[in-house]
Amino acid sequence: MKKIVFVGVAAALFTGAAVAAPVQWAGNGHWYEYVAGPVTWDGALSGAASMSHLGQPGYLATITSEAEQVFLQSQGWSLSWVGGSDRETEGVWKWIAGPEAGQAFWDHGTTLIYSAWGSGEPNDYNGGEDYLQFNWGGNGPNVNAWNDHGGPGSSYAYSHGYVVEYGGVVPEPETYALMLAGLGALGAVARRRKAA
Ligand SMILES: [Ca+2]
Ligand SMILES: [Ca+2]
Repeated sequence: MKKIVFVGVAAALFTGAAVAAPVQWAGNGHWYEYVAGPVTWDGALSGAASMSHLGQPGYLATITSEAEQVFLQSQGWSLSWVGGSDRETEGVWKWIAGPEAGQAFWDHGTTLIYSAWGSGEPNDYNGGEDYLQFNWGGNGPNVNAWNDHGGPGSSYAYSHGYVVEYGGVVPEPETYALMLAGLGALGAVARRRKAA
């Protein structure tokens, strides 16, 4: 096992490839990682879902608080897709992936959970921007702001990487087993108390 890890790291050093290294945010214990593009938003959605880290399934990141936004800004990652879209109902932005899947976070100008749109965004430019982009520096003072951007059929839609988030969906198998063992132990204590 150690040998395999060593060979992997050595290979990465020789090729100059980045060693995949998700970073953990203390705010929620979740892990995050940037994956280089180019990829469409749908490609990013399925790409993130095919990944896992420490037994936790990946999902296209959901940014649901100022603190989470600030943490992600501090990573210095490039322009990236994250897991929001209004392709279901124009002007109603929802998280499509992760534990918040299906939750609307912005509805025709009203922030429902959290949003960090750049100045004048979302503008549905040319009537064809339904996907959430993070680290967009086109407008306003915040270069890490959000923008709605294009999907298939839009010539500028693919020049992105994406951010994968891990955490909050299902407990790790090991954690789950420990939890069940803990519940079993509690049950045994309860039974002993009753018998006493
Ligand atoms: Ca999140
Ligand atoms: Ca836009």
